[in-house]
Amino acid sequence: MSTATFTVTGMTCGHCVASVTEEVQEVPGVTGVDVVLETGALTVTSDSSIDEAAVKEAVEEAGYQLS
Ligand SMILES: [Cu+2]
Repeated sequence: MSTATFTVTGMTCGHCVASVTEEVQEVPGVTGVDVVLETGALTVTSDSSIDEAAVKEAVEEAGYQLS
């Protein structure tokens, strides 16, 4: 299991958090997603090594950016 932390910019409310969570959960291998609105902290837990490019893509798909 591995864990990686990213910082998401552009989130303003709980709906943003839900959107990011939903998209990142769809990344293959991801088993857990935690998003903190106040800090933009995105913590991703995965069975295997975390595909950072796929996480970035998922965040962008949700309409936000990684800082
Ligand atoms: Cu929002």
